[in-house]
Amino acid sequence: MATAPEHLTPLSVISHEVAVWVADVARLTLPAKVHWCDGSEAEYRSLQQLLVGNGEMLPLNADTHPGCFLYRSDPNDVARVEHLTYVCTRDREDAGPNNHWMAPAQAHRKMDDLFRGCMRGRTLYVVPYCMGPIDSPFSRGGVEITDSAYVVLNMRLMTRMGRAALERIAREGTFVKGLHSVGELDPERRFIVHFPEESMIKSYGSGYGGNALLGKKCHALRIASWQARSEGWLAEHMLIVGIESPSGQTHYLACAFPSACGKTNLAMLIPPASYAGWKVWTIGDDIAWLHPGKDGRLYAINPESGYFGVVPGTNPKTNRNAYETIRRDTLFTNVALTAGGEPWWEGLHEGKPAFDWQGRAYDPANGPAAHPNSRFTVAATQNPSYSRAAEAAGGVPISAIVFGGRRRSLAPLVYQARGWAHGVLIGAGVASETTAAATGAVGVVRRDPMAMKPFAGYNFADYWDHWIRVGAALEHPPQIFHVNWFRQREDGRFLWPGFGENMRVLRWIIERCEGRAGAVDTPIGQLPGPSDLDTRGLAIGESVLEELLAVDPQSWREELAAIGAYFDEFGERLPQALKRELGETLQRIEAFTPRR
Ligand code: SAT
Ligand code: MN
Repeated sequence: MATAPEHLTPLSVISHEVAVWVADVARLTLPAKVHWCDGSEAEYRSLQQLLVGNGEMLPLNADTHPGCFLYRSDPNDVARVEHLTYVCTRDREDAGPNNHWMAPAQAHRKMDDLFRGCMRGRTLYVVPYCMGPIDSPFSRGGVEITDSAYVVLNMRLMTRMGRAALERIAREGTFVKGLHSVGELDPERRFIVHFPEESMIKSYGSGYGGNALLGKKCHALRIASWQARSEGWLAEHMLIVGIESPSGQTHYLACAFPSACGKTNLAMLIPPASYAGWKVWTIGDDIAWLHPGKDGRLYAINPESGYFGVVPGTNPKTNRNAYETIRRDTLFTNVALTAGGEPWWEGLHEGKPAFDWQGRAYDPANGPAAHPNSRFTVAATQNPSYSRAAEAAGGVPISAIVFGGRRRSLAPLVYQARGWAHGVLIGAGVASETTAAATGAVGVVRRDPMAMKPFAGYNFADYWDHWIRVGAALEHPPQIFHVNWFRQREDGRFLWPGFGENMRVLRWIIERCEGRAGAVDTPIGQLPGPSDLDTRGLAIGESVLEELLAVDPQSWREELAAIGAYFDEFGERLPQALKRELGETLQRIEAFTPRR
């Protein structure tokens, strides 16, 4: 017998499969109550009040931040846990050396033992959601079962959640099953487990971000990348941004950077004063689903409807759009608090913290006031640069794909791939310094291909092969680029001003796509010559620009050797095309004498 949905009518919108699964989970977890989420405003408000009432959430200053709340997560539960994240395929090789693996039967047993009776005395929330616009053929449905009202609030902001999603699932008949419980928040009893062959996720023991909002990394990247491979599309860790030139033409770019490397800032960029008439439109800040279109171009949708962005560093200078977006109706997690009940974080440059992210009286001896991975959750429509094209069922056409990482040395400010397969090599070779978005050491350079290291739901060798095939089948593939905003001097200062000034680099990228901007050929790809990049009005010396655009053969020889060694981990499955591109790059390096 299916558990009776309590307040959803008509009942016929609930597919039999959803009802049966919810009943099965309720039998396993034994909740006191089952709540089917309808996604309404009234439900949203009442869950906010519930959390305020039981002390889990704090309303912020209603004059300065109307409709805003602060949620403090457990201090040992503040980031994704990659070492506790598993991809469980029947054949271990399908998960690849890039994923932790467990046999599916063993993983189900282990997880079900944790879930058994875990919701006693608690409410089980059924959260139907749709990743992507409800009417898009590219969208996919999911149902997250969770015992966290905080997760429900986040899912309502981040996805199309509720009745319309449930109806779509009933029409389509398929959905991703996500089972989540905060459990005891015990790091020893915490696992984030994926079963791509069953379109299923089981997550236990964390209430935080990517561990718990299952529509995001678990569904829209790990499970979706697996589905995308079998269906001929790509699920990627990319922002989507539209750049409108004064002529009124808009180019869309999809950019893959690792977590906490500025995707949200780039997606909401405000052009510098000298760029009158240029406009930047945000489609998405974290995830792109890319589909080949009938016209031979690649089209992107943003499966999400909100932002789960890093708060520290946000101010009117670094990201005015984000700053304005989060002035109202925003859920803050792990920020600090002023004496006047306003949210506070490092890099805000206004006000003073009175309480730190753990609620203690602020004491600099305890470290930063806001957690470095503190976050805002907010509806995308509040962003001043939000584009209605984010609702387009067919997505937006992509002119350029941009890869990037946080590298203090080596990688130049920007370079362009010689073609699609070379671009896949550039993406596969991305390395970046680790950030506070995941637990573990910060600032360590690691390989993060396509910024998907934590998120690819299958063997990277097969993933790169899929990338090569998708591009080869496109009549008009996007141009591929690599950027690095993070080059540093010895003393730690950044060489490039970044933020709004990145517009200058985007402009070169767009004009390359249009065949208008100049470039210099180098072994690693095409770079702007010093006069190809618009640096008017920038206080940046000639020698700094030279350093930003330099290709040092010895360092690149070492880098290519490191990429080769990394590829060797994938053995026979590594696509020939990648080996060939790597070999050819090395040959070009050997034949290269840099200009002085
Ligand atoms: O915690 S999340 O995975 O949602 C954010 C991120 O790391 O990109
Ligand atoms: Mn991300």
